[in-house]
Amino acid sequence: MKIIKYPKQSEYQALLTRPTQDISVIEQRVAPILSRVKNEGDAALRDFALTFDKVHLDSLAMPVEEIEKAESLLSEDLKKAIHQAYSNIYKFHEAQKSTPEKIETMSGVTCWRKTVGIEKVGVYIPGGTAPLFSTVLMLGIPAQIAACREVVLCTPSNHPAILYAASLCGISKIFRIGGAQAVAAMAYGTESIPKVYKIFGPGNQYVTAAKMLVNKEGVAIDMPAGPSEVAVYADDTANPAFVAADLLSQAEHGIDSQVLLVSTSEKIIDAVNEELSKQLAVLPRAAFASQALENSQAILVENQEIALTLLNEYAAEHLILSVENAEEVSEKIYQAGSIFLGNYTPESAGDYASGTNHTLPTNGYAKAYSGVSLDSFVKKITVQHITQEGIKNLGKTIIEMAEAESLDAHANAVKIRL
Ligand code: HSO
Ligand code: ZN
Repeated sequence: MKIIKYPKQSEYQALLTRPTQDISVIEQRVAPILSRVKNEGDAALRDFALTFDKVHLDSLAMPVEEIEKAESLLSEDLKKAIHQAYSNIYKFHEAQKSTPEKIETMSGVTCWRKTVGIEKVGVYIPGGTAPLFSTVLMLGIPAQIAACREVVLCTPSNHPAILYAASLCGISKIFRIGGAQAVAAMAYGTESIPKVYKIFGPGNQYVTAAKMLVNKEGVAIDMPAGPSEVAVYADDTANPAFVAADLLSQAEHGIDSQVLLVSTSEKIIDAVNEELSKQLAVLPRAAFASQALENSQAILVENQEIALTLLNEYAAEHLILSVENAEEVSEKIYQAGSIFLGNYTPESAGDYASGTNHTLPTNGYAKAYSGVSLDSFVKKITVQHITQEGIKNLGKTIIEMAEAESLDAHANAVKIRL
């Protein structure tokens, strides 16, 4: 990892800038895929499966036998782990349910919000080098708690853990299609694939571009996803081996993963760098991780105030605070997707099983977006009820305002009732 020592304030911006991704070229390639799926439906999906994935699909639905035998293909230990993760994620997300409170804003005027699950949602799980069954749990569980009526899962993978996790979350509509065409199928609907109102899930640049494009056409998406990131803030109390392991856990996702180390201690930075080489040497995905590390940096700063300024400006997807009084320090963080406190809270815990969601804002989106939660799967509809006495109390205010806006029909809707 490159080490930057005591940067000047004028250099912060450049230091923290993520590599820009020009997705316009990718959008141009994705757009015709979307329109073919829109116009030709299943036939286009079969054609793309043959061209891109080299598979011949008779039925686009995942065969029932495949789903049923998934459980028998998993070890007892993995099933136990999946159940533990399921239970923790369920608990944390169920606690996010809010009880609607009726508020009487003035006598006879009552307002409240009712929460309704989004009726139809789609989940995309990529194929690729890692079978992300943890993401099935992260998206399937809140959908289940929100009682979304229809949950569609598209994945080019038939990994048994993906199918098993889907079954646990009550997802039965699974289709073995991938890429931009899967996003298009869920956005427009085809003969086999139901159209949904909101699409969730990670994917490569083509999938992301497809999500952004269908979003412009009115289909909601979880968030614009970029390469994953972790920032670690470490002081002298940090354990360099732990810090290196955390940086690598994120770096192994892909060559474009971003990792950042900020520290007030040169000793720690050097020790972390040494640990990185040691641990990297034995990692099966070293090729990904080492390239990600090449684009990453360690920043040595004078004091905590500067460290926090940098970290808030960076707005990392994941922020690990390996520092003394981590919880107190976390109160000064106002821009991050998810925060991990102390030496014994690895990012992997949140990625898999502690209970929080791992679908988080990347690329600085944490400045304005939250990660996925139960809220992402529900809508809140406002409801109001005004009694005859209530309209007498409120009427004058409405009439006054409506007339001042020159909207007499609005005023009349009240006057006629008084
Ligand atoms: N760290 C990823 C999520 C994940 N990690 C899934 C392992 N499996 C999100 O940034
Ligand atoms: Zn991860």
